[in-house]
Amino acid sequence: MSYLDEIADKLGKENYHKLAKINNPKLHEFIARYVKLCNPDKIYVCTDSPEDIAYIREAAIRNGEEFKLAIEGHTAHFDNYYDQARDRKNTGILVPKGMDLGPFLETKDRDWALQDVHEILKDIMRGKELYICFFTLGPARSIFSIPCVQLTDSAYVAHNEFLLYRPGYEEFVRLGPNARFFKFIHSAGELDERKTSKNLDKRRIYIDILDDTVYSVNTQYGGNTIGLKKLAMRLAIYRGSQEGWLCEHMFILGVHGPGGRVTYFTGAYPSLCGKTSTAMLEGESIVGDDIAFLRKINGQVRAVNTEVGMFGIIQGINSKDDPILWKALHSPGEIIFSNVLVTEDGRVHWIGKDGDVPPRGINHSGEWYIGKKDAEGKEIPCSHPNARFTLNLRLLENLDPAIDDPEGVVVKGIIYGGRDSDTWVPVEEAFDWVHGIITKGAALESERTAAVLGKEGEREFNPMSNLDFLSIPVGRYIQINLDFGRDLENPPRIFSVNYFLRDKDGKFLNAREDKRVWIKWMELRVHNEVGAVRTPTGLIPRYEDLARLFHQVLKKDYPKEAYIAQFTLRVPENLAKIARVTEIYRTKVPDTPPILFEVMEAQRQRLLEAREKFGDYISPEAFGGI
Ligand code: SPV
Ligand code: MN
Repeated sequence: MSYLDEIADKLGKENYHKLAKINNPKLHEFIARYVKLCNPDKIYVCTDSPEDIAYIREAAIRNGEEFKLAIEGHTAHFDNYYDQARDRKNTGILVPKGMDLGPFLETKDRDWALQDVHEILKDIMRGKELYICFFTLGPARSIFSIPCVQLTDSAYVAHNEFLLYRPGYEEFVRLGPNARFFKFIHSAGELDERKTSKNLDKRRIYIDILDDTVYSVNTQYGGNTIGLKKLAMRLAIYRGSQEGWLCEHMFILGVHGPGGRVTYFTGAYPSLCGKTSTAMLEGESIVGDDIAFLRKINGQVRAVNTEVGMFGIIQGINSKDDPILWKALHSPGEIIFSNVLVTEDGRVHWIGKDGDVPPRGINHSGEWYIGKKDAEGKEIPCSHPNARFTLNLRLLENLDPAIDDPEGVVVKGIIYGGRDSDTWVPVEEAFDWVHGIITKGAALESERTAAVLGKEGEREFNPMSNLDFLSIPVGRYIQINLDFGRDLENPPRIFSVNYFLRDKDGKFLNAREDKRVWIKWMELRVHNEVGAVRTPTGLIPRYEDLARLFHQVLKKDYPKEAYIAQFTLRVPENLAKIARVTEIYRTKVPDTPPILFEVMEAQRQRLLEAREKFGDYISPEAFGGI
């Protein structure tokens, strides 16, 4: 009996036919196995047809996972009050005996975990409908693309994926047995009366890199469930590490320079650190805001967005700072709002939105009113700080035309950024590829935000903003990054940014829009059209160039005092950072490439020499910045 025949009754004729059209026994075997194990009442197989996609959209409403809002196409969804962010503790890479990924990666014994999750999955879809969906990561018919199959009993998860990813059914049909596909199995598990996952104690997110499979159970929050997003990253990082390409937590931005030229940058920042707002900068064009595949093709670095949508943080979005998103979020079109406040008239509100907070409504805590406290006595804000919106990038006016280019875009600059109140200057270029990868990427730290469960504000080590998604040891990952640009004649320039620098009184030193200037400066640097000042930590802008750019871009004066305050080299903080980061690599990353210590030590020596000459806090004037 063929695999499909084993589940023919459950599939029914139409679904059977849809699956049979894909000539891939491995796919059929996988589907049959999980249909039998999870035991759904019904199955729906989605092709790329508009009818099938509409079916998912409607199922999310019918199942009560989403409900309609006042504006056409808008819906809202709630996750369980305790299921609002990525669950690091219960997310693990499955490792066979003898495989060691080091102390920074959460791992689980593969045999034990597979048994654990398969026990939880048994009959978990009884009474529910299973959706079988096909997508591709990256554009179809491209060296970058990876076909994916998602099994889920959550129409909300499937609906997100149809907004966020490119349809993949026809790709599976075309590739037949040659598809090297990723597999995702998700079940929201038993739901409570609000249709949110109930059995959070049995929440599991297991990534089996040896079998290109991810299991996600008893959770609904997108970062834990949308297979092609953060879960696929682990599979892709592993595959890329064997094949010589990178999967990065990066936006891709087209920066518009003089004479109409467009230069592409990628940027890696931890969640809630300005990544999406940089990808959405006024006057520039967006290719992606979260995940990029990078490959070397003919001596150049090229990148694609693995997605075509945005699962963006809504907190703080307002009409002044985010005009394009603001407009999209207030226009008819398919958008899912999650964990925002919904008022009786079907409108939504969130922390930091224009206007007053409505006195009541429903949110992730149920019926909500100003001053409501949770079981722990903590006041509940109107929306969760990690509340999100999901939309397709095609709703945005600033979408870059290269979004679906199967060759990707040429990357000329790579930016690393974090939430750093006291150390890094607002923008700085690395001396070269190796210096950039080590002192900017590998040394990245960021203060924790609401995007992950845990206490906010603590400084966390987060190399390349990718630590949460790694599936290979940190040292090996750093080595792969070093190797990636080394043999290129003209590797992308590497920059760091810090939008969160504060003065001694805790006041931010920059306005939100200043990043528009930094990006223009970086664009000019890439084209060798502007000079820079050498400091012990890198190359910083000259005052005159920034003053000119502040005028051009923001129509603002840029006083010398502001430049001095922002670009003063903070020697003690930089030394402390080097000590912290070096200690981490020395004690916790056994396979650290030795060059990391050399480059960090050289930077330390430069800082010590500068301190000898100029003291602890060195104005950029001392280096010739003014
Ligand atoms: C992030 O937290 O980095 C996100 C959202 O982009 S999540 O899907 O939760 O990862
Ligand atoms: Mn992200």
